[in-house]
Amino acid sequence: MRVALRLPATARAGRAIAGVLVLLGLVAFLPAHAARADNPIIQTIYTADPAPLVHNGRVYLYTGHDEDGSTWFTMKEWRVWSSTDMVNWTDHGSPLSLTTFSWAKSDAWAGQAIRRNGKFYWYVPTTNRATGRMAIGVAVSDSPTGPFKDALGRPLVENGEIDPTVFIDDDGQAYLYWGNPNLWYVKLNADMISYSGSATQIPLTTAGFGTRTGDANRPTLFEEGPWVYKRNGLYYIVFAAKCCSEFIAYSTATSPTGPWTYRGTIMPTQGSSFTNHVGIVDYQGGSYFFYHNGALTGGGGFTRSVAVEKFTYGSGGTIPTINMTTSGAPQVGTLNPYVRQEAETIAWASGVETETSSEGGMNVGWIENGDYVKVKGVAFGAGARTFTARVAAASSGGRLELRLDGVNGAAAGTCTVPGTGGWQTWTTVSCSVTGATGTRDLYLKFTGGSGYLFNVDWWQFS
Ligand code: FUB
Repeated sequence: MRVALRLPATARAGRAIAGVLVLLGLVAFLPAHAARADNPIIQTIYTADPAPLVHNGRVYLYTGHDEDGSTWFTMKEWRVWSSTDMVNWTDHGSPLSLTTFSWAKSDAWAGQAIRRNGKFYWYVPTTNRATGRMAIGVAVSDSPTGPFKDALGRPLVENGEIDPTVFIDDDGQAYLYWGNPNLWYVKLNADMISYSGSATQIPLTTAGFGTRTGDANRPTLFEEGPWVYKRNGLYYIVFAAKCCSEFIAYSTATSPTGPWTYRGTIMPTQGSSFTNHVGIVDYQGGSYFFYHNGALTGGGGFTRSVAVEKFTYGSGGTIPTINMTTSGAPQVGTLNPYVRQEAETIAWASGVETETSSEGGMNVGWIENGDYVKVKGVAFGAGARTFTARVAAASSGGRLELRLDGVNGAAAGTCTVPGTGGWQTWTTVSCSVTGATGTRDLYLKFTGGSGYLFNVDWWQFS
């Protein structure tokens, strides 16, 4: 994992800068390539403000992106990831950024996407250039992975407050909630890009949102980042509580507009980030709690990373205490190596980054000697014989080693990657495989000379 030294994703010139940093001795920040657990779930960039969405058997995860070395919430784009197993996450890049909204100036902060009318609506807070205030925009796409376009060409709502969460009740009425320092909602129309009535303030009572001490202006625990949903007839607002550092707490109600009853802490203050931000979904019979922390190398309050834990509701719908772990959620099922897998489907990455591939989707790049990608729970069954990968190299290439159960685990094969004349000049390489049987963790270990070696777009066993 090279997060602390990451370079502009598309700037090949950055490779030269990296060389300078190495000469300056900053490689001391690089972590050892030790085997480890897989939480936080994204390691190629810093991510924040998770918002999961289950659609067609996949979990889509919408996040923000903390810029490297940030000393503020310096965020220019939103990102999308997806998984079918909660541990191997596919990078779908950035289908929504500040530039999508002609009226946005800065601050690509915490949003949420939802599906309706066969489309995907992504509500995000950002600063309105014209007013200098935080406003909430809505972007729309035909696909959960975008591209998204500004649905209105102007903010949907604007009152200087942030962190929209969206929810559609069983009767079809949709609600948008948001706020910091207050808590608001509007009733969205069925088109999801307009609303009826005006923004309504939810009373922040201590009975509803707990008691904060030491801040006369904010008597309740509600700080920001509401996440609203309904389960078994009970409405939940889960939120970032108190500042700073924040913890995650929740309130429930029997109606989407309250009155709310404070139910207590879910995730105590933990994890090297003074903010936290929650998103909750049910998937394949389990319940999952997404949050962020500062656990990666170089991580902190402005360089955060999204993580996930599995949990079980208590009787009456209570949410248990959930602690941050480095193991994360257990894998749901296994990964099939006999169909094409994107190289950017990753359980844990060390040293690499991703970028847009000329052949569609993303590819893994910025690969140096010793870097690796771990893919968890790969179901080889009786055994694989051949490995094939789509690769490109503007340099002289390198070797793509297949290791099992550890980055220095049993060697199952090695493909030689030749120079192809360009970082997006793709060719297909194959090599024979031995010993890849059963269900194993697969490590794609990249070796070769100095500098950047090659890129990988996809791989498949046969
Ligand atoms: O990521 C920027 C802001 O930090 C979010 O909008 C808040 O919820 C907090 O996580």
